[in-house]
Amino acid sequence: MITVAAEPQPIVLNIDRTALVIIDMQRDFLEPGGFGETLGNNVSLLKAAVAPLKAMLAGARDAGMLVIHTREGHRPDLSDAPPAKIERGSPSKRIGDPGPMGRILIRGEPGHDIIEELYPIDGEPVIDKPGKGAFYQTDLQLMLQNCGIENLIVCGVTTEVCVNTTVREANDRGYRCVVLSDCCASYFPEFHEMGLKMIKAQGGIFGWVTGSEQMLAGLAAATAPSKKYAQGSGS
Ligand code: C5J
Repeated sequence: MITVAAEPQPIVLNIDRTALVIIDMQRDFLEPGGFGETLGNNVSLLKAAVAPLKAMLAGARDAGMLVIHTREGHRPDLSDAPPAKIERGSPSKRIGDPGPMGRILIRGEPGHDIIEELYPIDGEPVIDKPGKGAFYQTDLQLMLQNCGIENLIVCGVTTEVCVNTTVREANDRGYRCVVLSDCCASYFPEFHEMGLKMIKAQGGIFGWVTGSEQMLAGLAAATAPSKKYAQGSGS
């Protein structure tokens, strides 16, 4: 059990029942020429989350925590992409169109893949999702149930879209969600701020918000050798 400083109040987590869920840290959202940029966004704004998330990922792996990655995207034949999603707005390129990183937001294309800094290692599940929420039309809930997970540490992009949607879905399914503010980012800094406020408002209506440093401090306390052992009592 660890106690982590968070808003609106500290949270106690059983780390054996906690998973780190990393939402959509894909080239299509973070790099020029992908889905994010075709919608007119400044993709460099998402970079802020990469270094803190890299540290959090290392901490979760060290603690033996289940790590799950998600990717938003569609089948090459677009059969799982609602026309209403493809048609929306006036992007420079639509989902499925060819771009510098392959077809936009299509599974198997270079742009759909996770950025190198946060690449999954063997044994870390990757959930391919057609929507914004990670529970919608995926086997995420089944996986969490089978692993005995009750708490989710949620990170990724973007704060107000896929992170918020996933947290709301998870909250309704009974999971305690802790969102790491510095491990999330948005193309709109004000949406990032408000997205986090919406989660922790009203006594934590959707969950808790904290930073990676607080979470890593909690994990370090749980995995540190006991005082007796550390002092080398020899017994
Ligand atoms: C968006 C996401 N913003 N991963 N997707 O379309 O937040």
